[in-house]
This record gives sequence, structure tokens and C-alpha cells, in this order.
Amino acid sequence: MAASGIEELEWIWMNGEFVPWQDAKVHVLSHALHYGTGVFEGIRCYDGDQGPAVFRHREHLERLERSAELYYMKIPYSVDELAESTRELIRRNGLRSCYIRPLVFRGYGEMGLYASHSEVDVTIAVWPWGAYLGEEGKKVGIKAKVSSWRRISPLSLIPQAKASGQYLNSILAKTEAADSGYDEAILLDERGMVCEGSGENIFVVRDGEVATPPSVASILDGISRRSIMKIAKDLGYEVVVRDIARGELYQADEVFLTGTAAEMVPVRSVDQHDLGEPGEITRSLQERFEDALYGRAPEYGSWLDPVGEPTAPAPPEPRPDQVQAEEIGEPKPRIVESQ
Ligand code: PPE
Repeated sequence: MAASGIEELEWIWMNGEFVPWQDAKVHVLSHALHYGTGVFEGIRCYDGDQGPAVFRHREHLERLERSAELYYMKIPYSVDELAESTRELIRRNGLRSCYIRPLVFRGYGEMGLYASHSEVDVTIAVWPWGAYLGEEGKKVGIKAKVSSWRRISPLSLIPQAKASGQYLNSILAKTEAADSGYDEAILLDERGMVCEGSGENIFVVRDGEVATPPSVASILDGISRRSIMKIAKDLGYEVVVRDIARGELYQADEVFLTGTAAEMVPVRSVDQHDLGEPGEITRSLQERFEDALYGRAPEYGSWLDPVGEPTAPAPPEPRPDQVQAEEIGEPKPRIVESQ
């Protein structure tokens, strides 16, 4: 069986240099590979009305810095340096829109748990992510399952950090949901309150109130979540940050998820409870959010960081037979069979 691989682009940014895609490698004794000692971001660049622009670039990179700090890593580059490197990487790879994955991790040189002085590696990869992926879910809504796995507890880890090792929790929940025929998992926190999806924040709408769980419910403080809250307030909706009980999911007028990869996705059922077609509030927020992402809403113009025109030709499109079926909400690169 041919192994499947990721379609190559030209460049990956690695520790201050633009490295050919194939050469962006690490040693098997890299600390993060053994202990999960990495932090990362998921960011997106949109080819909008004012040209290619990164959505809330600074906020994402500041969260990366905070995540690193929470796990005792100091990033040897400033936010400005990382932002400029990312813009340059997008231009050099010939892209106008893409997913952006910065990763900060303990590299090669020291093993054992107390490796506070070992080197911190920083990489940034970008890859195209066709808008058609998960487009169906964005339109008609997805089927969600309340996970049997609880979200990582603040008693053991730091839910506010976007840390590599912590994603084992998301992987357990996502795999359980997918293997049971659902599109996404909804995790409860250690108290049994609604927390979030495996890679998205959650909103519940009832009687016009737009509610989302608070930080104490162990959520990742999502940047899409904050953007949707702002947009919802601007549209005149009542936005409330409060604990949400599991039963409220089943009785909601509308439920939706938000995340960089997933963007804004309506939930059409939770467990065996049908919530119906995506509702009016979900639709209006989705439309406004898209306007913001694509530079069509001047009031949110400051959320966009212009990248400039590509300095290299666009990468070739994969042949249709090379594209694997895509699951809803997953930020996967285009998958091709290796030759
Ligand atoms: N919660 C979790 C656990 C999470 O991973 C994400 C982002 C969010 C909430 C939403 O955060 P924000 O993107 O700032 O609105 N998940 C990233 C990685 C997902 C993945 O499967 O990989 C993402 O959406 O890029």
C-alpha cells in the first residue's frame, strides 16, 4: 500500500531560515516527540477584497507566546519577527490563501523531564486549504456527540495553553465521535459543564440569548470565539458568557462551533437530539464573520494583516483523484499518494 503524504510546497520557515520543504526535519530524540513539549497556533490567510491578509495575526502570535511561557519556553523571536516571516513565507510559496501552523517545541539535545535549558525550536508551515473542504458542514450543519472523554482538567494541565501534548485529549474525543458516525465531539469539563469541541469553541442560542462557556470551563480562549462575540454584540444580540449544562445543548434553538480551521459551523444535532436546519442567528453571524474574514466589513478591517502579492508562481492544483475525502472541520493539507 502506498503511503500517503502531504503535497509539497517550496518553503518552510525553521529557526530563522527559509528551508526547502523536504529539509524541514527533526531528530528522533527531539524532546517534544517524546513528551509533547510543544505549543502551536492555527491561523488563516484569506484572499479577500484587499488582497491576501492574515486574520488576527498578532492575537494568534501573542497567544503562541503565552502558551510557550506557560510551559516554560521562551520564543527567541518577537511577534513582529514571526509575523513578518509568516507573510514572507506565504509570498514565497506563491499562496494567496492558506492555513498557517507555527510550532514552538523543545528540540534535540536533552532528554528527561526537566529540560528547561534545552533549545527551543520554532517552525512555521503554510499550506493551501481549499474552501470546499468542510463546505457542506458549514452549509447544512454537522452531527455532534457529547464525548465520553472529559476536557483536560486545570488540576492537571493548562487548558488555556495551546500545547501539543494536550491534543491527545482532543484526539481521543474526535476519534470516538468519528468512529461512532458523528462529525465532531463536544467535551464537557471536569465538572460536567459544556466546554468545547475537539478543536472549536461552542455557542448555544436559546430565546435570542447567545451563550458561550467561560474560561473557568477549561476552554481554549478562541480568537474566532472572541470575534464572533464582538460581531454578535455589534449586531445587537445578547451575548452571555456563562456555564452551560449538557441538557441545554439538547434544547437549544441553535448551536454552532467556532475555530480557525472550522470557521463557523452550525450543529444540526447533538447525540440523538435533532436541532433542525441552521437557525437565523447562526446564519447572520456566519455571514458577517465571512465579511470580516474577506475584508468586506470595514469596521473589522483592523483584524486583517495584509500579506502582499505572491513573489513565486502558485503551486499546482492537485489532480481530483489525488484529493482524499475530507472530514468536516479538519485543517488537513491536501493529501496525495506518494509516487
Ligand atoms: N478549542 C480548541 C481545543 C482548539 O484547538 C481551537 C483551535 C479552538 C478552541 C478555537 O480557537 P481559535 O482558532 O483561536 O478560534 N483549533 C486549531 C487546531 C485544530 C486542529 O484540528 O488542528 C485551529 O482551528 O486551527
